[in-house]
Amino acid sequence: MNTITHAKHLEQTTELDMSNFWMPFTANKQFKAAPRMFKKAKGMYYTTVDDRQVIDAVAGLWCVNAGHGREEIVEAVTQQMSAMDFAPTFQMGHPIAFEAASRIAEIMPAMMDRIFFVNSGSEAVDTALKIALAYHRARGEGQRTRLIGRERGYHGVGFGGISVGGIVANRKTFSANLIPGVDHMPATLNIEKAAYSRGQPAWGGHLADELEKIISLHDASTIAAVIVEPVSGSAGVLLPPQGYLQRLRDICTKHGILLIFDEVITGFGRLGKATASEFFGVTPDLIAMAKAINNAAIPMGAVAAHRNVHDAIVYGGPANGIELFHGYTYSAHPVAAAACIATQDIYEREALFERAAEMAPKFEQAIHGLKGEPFVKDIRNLGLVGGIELESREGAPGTRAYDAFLKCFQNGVMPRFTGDILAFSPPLIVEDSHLDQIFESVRKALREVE
Ligand code: PXG
Ligand code: PLP
Repeated sequence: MNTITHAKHLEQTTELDMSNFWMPFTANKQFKAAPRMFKKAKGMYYTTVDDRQVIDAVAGLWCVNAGHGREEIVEAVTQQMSAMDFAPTFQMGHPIAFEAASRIAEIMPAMMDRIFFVNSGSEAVDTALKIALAYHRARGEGQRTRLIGRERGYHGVGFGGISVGGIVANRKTFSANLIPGVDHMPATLNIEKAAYSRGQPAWGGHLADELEKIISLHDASTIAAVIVEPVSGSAGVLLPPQGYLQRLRDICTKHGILLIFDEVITGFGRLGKATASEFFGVTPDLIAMAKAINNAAIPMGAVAAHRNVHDAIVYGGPANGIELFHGYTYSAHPVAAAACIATQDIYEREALFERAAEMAPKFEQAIHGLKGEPFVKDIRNLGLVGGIELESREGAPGTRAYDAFLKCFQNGVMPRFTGDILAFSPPLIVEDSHLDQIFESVRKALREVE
């Protein structure tokens, strides 16, 4: 048994058994030997079990966009829990589910207002891929089955998501069982050509033409959908070069292929608009979202479908039968829906997306201020998301960023790290003084790392 004593840290228990919780995406043995534990969160800060304040530089896990501990959400959730804890949405309904869908629809791009609820980003991705296949089949093009993703893409951990995704560590163990008929476009990051670009890199728009090559290899008539993150977060903040997304859109339109934007990270204000689609002025056919939809209070995600996609499936389906054989027990869970509505109220009332846009230049200034610090080899940013890429240690990739992450945590700031990249995506309520605190702590950490 792996136990750890926290006599003075934990209120109710003196000994915590850490052996049972198999932690996700965590170095379990390393973590349990030296745990980092939070017990409270408010606004921009977490409190550790030993009563230290740690500033949240990554909105939890890119999801707490309105900041922690919002009373309005607590109240909405509590009330809904007492009024009706659960009700099914398979052949039954509850008004709050429809209201939540309308609130999301309001801020989606025009015509992308048909909302399918799920419980996570991984489920949103699987759902979007399945809707794309169902769309072609409903239109008599059931032979369109191929899916195209991108190297370094992250689309969650379902079999669909890892198949179209391009993160090797997430795929290799499962490689023989990935879904068939998937190709990948190249990633858009090229540090030689575009290091320290502020905002969208000028270099790389032509990479979208790789899609044409894949299409001509297979013939467009076999391809169902292309899925990309408009800005990828997990792989280490990779930005779309200028013109790139519009070119993907044009190529997809030309060939009758659906374009899916995975906006699990970019949704709900991260770039200063409700969606990356709105920010870039490029409208896909399906949007997958999750994080920040209800400020991460209760698990929830969604897919927004263009009316044409929805109508082809729903009106192309049987008059009185189920049109899409898909859904989750907790789709539009009433408590998650209540949190969603309360969260959208906060975003609107506090104009948090506009606020993110306003803070973005300050964030850019602050993060690029770390150029020249030890081991820094690239810094990139857009909206309120940024990455600092470090030189890797020879033969030990990822260890330097891990050490930097630990130093940051000791210095009172929590970023995210992936490979040798430190990633930042603070809650949209972030203020100038928070930015100073975050990046000065990171500067100090980088100077301490070897
Ligand atoms: N798509 C994208 C673009 C994501 O960023 C998912 C899908 C999957 O969402 P769920 O809710 O199933 O986790 C994500 C999630 C990291 C990190 O290390 C990023 C995510 C999740 C966990 C860690 O930055 N993104
Ligand atoms: N496994 C079993 C045995 C089930 O009965 C169900 C749902 O009824 C599921 C998995 C799927 O669960 P969920 O709807 O929460 O995704």
